[in-house]
Amino acid sequence: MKDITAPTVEALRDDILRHLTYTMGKDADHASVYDWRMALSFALRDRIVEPWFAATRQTWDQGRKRVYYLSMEFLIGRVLEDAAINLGLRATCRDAMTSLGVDFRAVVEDEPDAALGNGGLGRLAACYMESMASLGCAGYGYGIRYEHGLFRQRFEGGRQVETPEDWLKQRHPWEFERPEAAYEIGFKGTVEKRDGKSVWVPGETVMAEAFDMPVIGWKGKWANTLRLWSATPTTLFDLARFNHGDYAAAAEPEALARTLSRVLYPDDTTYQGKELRLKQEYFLTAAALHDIIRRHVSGGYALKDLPDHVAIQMNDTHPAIAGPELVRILVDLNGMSFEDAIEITVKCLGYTNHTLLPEALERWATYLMGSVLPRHMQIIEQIDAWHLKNNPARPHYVGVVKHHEVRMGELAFVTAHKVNGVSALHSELIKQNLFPELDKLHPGRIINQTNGVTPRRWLRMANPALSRLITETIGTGWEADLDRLRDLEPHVDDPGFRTDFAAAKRQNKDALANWFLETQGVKVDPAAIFDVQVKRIHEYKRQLLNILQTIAEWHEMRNNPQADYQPRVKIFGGKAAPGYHTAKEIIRLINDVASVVNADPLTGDRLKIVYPANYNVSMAERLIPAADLSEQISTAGKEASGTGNMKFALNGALTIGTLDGANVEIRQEVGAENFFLFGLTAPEVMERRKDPEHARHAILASQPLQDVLQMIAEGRFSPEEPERYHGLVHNMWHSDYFLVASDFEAYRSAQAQVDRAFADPDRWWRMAALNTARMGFFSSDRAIRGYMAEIWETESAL
Ligand code: 26Q
Repeated sequence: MKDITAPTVEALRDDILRHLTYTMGKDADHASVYDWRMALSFALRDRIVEPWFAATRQTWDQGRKRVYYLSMEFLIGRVLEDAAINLGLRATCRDAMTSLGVDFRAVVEDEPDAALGNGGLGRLAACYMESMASLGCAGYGYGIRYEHGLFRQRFEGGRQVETPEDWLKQRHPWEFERPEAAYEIGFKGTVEKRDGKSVWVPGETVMAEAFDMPVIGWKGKWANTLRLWSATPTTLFDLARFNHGDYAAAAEPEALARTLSRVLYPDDTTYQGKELRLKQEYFLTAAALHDIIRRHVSGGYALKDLPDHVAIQMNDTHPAIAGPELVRILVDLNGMSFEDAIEITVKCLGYTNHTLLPEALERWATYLMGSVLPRHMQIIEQIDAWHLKNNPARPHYVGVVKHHEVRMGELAFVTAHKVNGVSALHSELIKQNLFPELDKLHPGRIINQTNGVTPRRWLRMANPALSRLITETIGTGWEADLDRLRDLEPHVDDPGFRTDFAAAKRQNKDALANWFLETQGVKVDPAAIFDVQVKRIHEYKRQLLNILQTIAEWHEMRNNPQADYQPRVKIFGGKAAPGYHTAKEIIRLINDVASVVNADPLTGDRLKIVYPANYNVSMAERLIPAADLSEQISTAGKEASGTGNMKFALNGALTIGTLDGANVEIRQEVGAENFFLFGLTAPEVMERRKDPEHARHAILASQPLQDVLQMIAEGRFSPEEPERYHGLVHNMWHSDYFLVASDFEAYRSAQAQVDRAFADPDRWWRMAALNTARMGFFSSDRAIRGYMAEIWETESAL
């Protein structure tokens, strides 16, 4: 194969200029940053196409099994720099742009994030797509091409205000429209019996049209496809109505279709039984399955052999209608028996669970399911009956359909051959608390695949300073073999290495401090501890615990100004679901506290609070490499895994955290002595809740906490409206479901340990470097290898 991935600077420069001229129709003198970004993107894209074709061809030729990753969310972020990194062309791109008099960073940062996801689940899907491509795992991602991704967040008077996100306003150079890959998707209507067969006659239809994004793997050796579906009307106009002059009504089918893929639902925990959401879920799933079956059949294979060629992974229950839909395709459309169809379905499907929170488990009212998907409702009942017949020991209260609801978790469980949790603790809790009866009926079906993150984006791309040091110290190749970071271990005792490690961190902190000054108008001391909590705002994640401790620290500094404090910058980031009242109150409280604390001359540079609005993937890439301390402080038993926790530790931040999710495994890997552990364990949490007065008892046992709650209640942070946080404080005393009060003192003393460790640079940088050195396990490559071996039964093509 000719060398397409290593052009000279001059060759790339020519490509860029050619695209600027002939694709963008601009000359260099009048080109904007946008024009340059498009020209560079197209020049890079050209270099992805050949490996992309080659991978597809090889998969066909070898009759390879393909993996299909079905997800309602792909939180991709920016594409350009990631593509450049994986093609090995970042430096070439930079030099080519420089030679054209253009600032490469400015071009990279001009790209809007593709924010087609809420948080962890969507970002995980993006990391897994990248790892599949890097490992040569033949696969497709299937998702929805939302016109508007996750809303943009602004603060007004400290309050979150949402505005629509508009990533497709500009040209999206990484997608290829595929008008030929389009399927008609039905909803509603009736089920008729014809010659003893069930025939679904939908009452509404839309077209699913494919848009493909290539996903290029490390070193450009393999590429897969992320296929996103966009809804378009089956008929543009109701011609009869149009001809009658009823123009508005004539456009109804179009309006209906366009709403389907218009916007991502911004809830990430509380599920609401909205009809449009159910339609979106079916839209994605049906389009994907039709595409999968078409590809299988056009390869000349029989439907009964589907499991030899197809593995379908359901990212949570959102695409769990895949089971019934596959049965419907096999039975109704291809004349297979139900028994054969369900057997094939179970062999093809895998289900990843991401949550134990009861309020997040999807349940659809049977009347809604029966109205939107009448044939599927019948098949769901049939699957439930089939499962009971094969498992007569099933307790009466267990089942897919109960109390006029379809339980999507149970549906996904019984239609999948493997069910996996996303951390060791979480997978245990799935067995013990979420599906104990189904686990007994199907021993071995529930397995664990601890999450991982891609080191290409989250270390190599986001942290050039540390990446350079790593390569200088242990050589190249760690990006694709992250366990090699262990080779750093002997160097942590070398003071020179520790100094270099600290210098890399300092470089990132300096850059972040400048960014804070420019964009937030806050001046921070880059020598301070950068203490970061970035993630969706949720009560269980306990941003409240963090800000209460911050107030306590501030109070302490004011009362005892002479004492020796480690300066801190408390950094927050994250969005609240628009309808989540308490989460929005917490945001406002953080911003109110920031206003007061940041203006306090008594504490000055020793304590600052920064909460930049609109946390997203590209902001994470800025914050994480600059963090000293990573806040992973959820109530034990609530965070399924976390993946931010992995990104921070990989980048040499120390974790202050509870024994929750993957924190447990991170602590095991990096060593207990290099992790600031605090708080109740999951069993202790359950025990503690049995005391109805746990909150009051905990508050009365902590004078600092009482002081903090009193300051808030007196309006110290909201002088123009002293009663603003009465509800929040009242809830702390009388409910405190997430045990903020019970963990407060333990958290405070863990923070004091952080101060002491940071005061001893030799110790701190040794600990930090050991974190980086021991995080190899959390590469998404390891995770994907696990899925390939234990769920998908497929091998690398490389
Ligand atoms: C469901 C129905 C209707 C509307 C929205 C939803 C919905 C959307 C998104 C429900 C849940 C989500 C996202 C969940 C999520 O991000 N979970 C996180 O998944 C990560 C990857 O496994 C874990 O690391 C986190 O612990 C988990 O919280």
